[in-house]
Amino acid sequence: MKINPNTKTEITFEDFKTEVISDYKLAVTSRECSLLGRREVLTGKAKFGIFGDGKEVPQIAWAKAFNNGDFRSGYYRDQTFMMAIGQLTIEQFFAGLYANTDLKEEPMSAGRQMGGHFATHSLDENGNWKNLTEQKNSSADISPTAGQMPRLLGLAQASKIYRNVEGIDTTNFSKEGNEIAWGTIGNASTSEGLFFETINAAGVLQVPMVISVWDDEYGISVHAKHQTTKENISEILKGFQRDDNSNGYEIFRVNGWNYAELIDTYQRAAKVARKEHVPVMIHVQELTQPQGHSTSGSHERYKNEERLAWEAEYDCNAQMRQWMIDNNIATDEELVVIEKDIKKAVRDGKKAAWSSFINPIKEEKQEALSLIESVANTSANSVFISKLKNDLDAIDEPLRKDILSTARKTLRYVVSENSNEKLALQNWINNYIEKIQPKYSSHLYSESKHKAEFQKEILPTYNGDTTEVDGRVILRDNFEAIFNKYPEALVFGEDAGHIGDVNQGLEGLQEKFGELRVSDAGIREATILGQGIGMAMRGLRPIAEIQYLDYILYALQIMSDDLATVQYRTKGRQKAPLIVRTRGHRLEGIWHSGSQMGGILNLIRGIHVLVPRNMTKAAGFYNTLLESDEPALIVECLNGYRLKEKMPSNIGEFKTPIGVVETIKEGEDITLVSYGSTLRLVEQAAKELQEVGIDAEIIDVQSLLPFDLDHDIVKSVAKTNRVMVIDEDVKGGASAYILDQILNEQNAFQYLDSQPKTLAAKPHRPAYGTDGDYFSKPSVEDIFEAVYDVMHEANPSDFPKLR
Ligand SMILES: Cc1ncc(C[n+]2csc(CCOP(=O)(O)OP(=O)(O)O)c2C)c(N)n1
Ligand SMILES: [Mg+2]
Repeated sequence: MKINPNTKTEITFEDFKTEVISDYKLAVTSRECSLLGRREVLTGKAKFGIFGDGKEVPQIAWAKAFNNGDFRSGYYRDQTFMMAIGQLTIEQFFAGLYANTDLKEEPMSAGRQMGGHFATHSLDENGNWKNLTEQKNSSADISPTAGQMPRLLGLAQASKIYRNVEGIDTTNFSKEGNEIAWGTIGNASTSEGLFFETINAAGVLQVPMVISVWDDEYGISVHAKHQTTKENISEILKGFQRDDNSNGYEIFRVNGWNYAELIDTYQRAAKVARKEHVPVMIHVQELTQPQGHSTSGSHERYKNEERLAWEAEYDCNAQMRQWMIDNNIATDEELVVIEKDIKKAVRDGKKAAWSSFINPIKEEKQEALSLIESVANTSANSVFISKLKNDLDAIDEPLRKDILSTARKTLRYVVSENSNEKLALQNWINNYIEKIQPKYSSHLYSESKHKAEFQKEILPTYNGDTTEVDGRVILRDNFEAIFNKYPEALVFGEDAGHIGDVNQGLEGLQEKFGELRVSDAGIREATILGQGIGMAMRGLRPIAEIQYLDYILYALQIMSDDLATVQYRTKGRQKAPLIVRTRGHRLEGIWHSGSQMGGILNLIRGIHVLVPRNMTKAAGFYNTLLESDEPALIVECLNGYRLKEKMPSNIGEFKTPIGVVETIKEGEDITLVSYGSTLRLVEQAAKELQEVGIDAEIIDVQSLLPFDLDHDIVKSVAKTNRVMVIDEDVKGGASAYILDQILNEQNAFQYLDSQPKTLAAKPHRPAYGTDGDYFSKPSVEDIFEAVYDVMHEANPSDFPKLR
């Protein structure tokens, strides 16, 4: 049904009127939610509020062009849109504001994200795909401004892949690639590099992406004159406009208070993107913020009276209302009645949401109170405990923190008493924590049966032929097997296509599998990552290649903020099982020998971090991950592509398990723990140590996240009673992480006869050249001497001081 009041349409005026009134009702409902939402924060019921007021009407127009199968990647202003596509009710809006942890009440994130961060469910409760073509989809929002852009590119690119690559089972994901990925971004956030990077990439890739810029002239208090050249984003992006001679964008400009024009614009935009796979930008101007940016402050501080008066007049809801009256769609009196009814509906919805948030907690409070009271009745410290109890009792609308902290403090007063009442309280606290903690902590990793940890090891097999090949050949042949086995798998990155990557691990594969599946990408690491996230969210199995580990910093923000949190922030209702392929560790100089593993490990909890020591191990990790539903980073050894390895006969089949260490040399005197390129040096040092009578055991960690799930390292330490962790990150980086795991998680302290040690690189960057490397990163001599020193300290007579 086309709705355009300015042209002849097939619908009657009555139909048209009904639809407009229903749209207006939605705009008012959304506005009332914003107004009441702010009050809930100011009265202390909710912590923070950021709302979609002033952006209602364009979102209603957008929703009319949004089809089943389409995806949204937007930001915190889009509540009206979510309501318009039937994915957000009044109750759910307030459940989000209160941080209700029940996914049924708060389907966006089960209270993990602040309100205004929207999502739909792509997965059922078991982690299986739903049919995304039969529902309207929103990828889960994140707070960093413009962070929604890289993912948007991938969501759009998926349609292109589904339309053009044969052999993929598209049932759950696409109908001939007709789905649009719709983005939204605030005007000020277009200042971010991620915005420009995405805009350029989508123009190059020609994908069905429609990006709306909600332009209210401000980014919190900062005016457009500080944000955007010429204060106008569509003006400066004019060069992207396609013409007869070249590809590019369709760019539209429309005022955000003009209901009729908005509807027309969104219909036109959808047509171009859906049919032609041409990206579109819609610059929605003249929007307002009736309540200012968020509950953190008031806009009267930075908008002058003239601006505030203009905003009141051009408020999109007010303009739509006037337009309805002018066009005889409704009278003022009729609208007053509608508005009054909606006010009540929103108030009722809010009350219902509050009850379902607070009632379970009130019950928990009663449970705790009665147990605490029993303890008080039987304790010598009754007075103090009763005080705690009364304080909790006095809190009408308690938080779980109030309940648990009171219960835990109570225990301190009966620490040296014995009673059944105390035991009951202890049990209650333990059970309560066990029951409640997952509400805030679950789903950092997959909790489905496809979890990567469940993949069993399959060893490489070798037939009689023991010819050795360059490591990169094993990788290449394994990728070929992967692309044959999984039509939905694809790889892209800088130099990954035509030449088959800088180390030839993809040699010849573009010719075999085509430019869409084995592709070159521009130099734009963050959006390479985003392509992967978006495509993985739509059922494809992307492998995003970051050329060198050193350059992953460009993509790290998006890995950390977006990819690592997908399952967590949706409580397992979305996933992005993206494999990030890179190569790293020592080679040459400051920017080709990085091993910033500590930084990476700390920033991307939620993504597996795998550090195979050779290409057979690496290939096995790819095979494992493609059978799982989790994202991972695989760091191949930059200096390992030309080292010889035996060619397995079960290429594409063998699997390296994740979270499992491997003992690569047994020994009695000390356990040396390392990973990646450094292992070869450790092995050499161990040989030399053997010559002076020191028998070292060497363990390859292989998988930094997850780490040694079977706790095998501590078993080795129990035997050798000494441990050293060696890596080429800086001190305090990955080696500190590993030692923490061994000491605190695996409890190795009890077995140690010598001080546990780490040997890491110097704190400065690795200098260029062989000597630069020698004086920057642990060398064979460094390792030898560090181990020797430990043995000298333990037994100076057998191992006299070396230097
Ligand atoms: C990377 C990042 N920097 C800063 C912020 C804090 N912040 C939140 S919203 C905002 C302003 C955004 O303005 P705009 O994009 O115009 O959107 P609007 O709120 O006006 O709709 C800022 C600076 C953030 N969330 N992320
Ligand atoms: Mg703005």
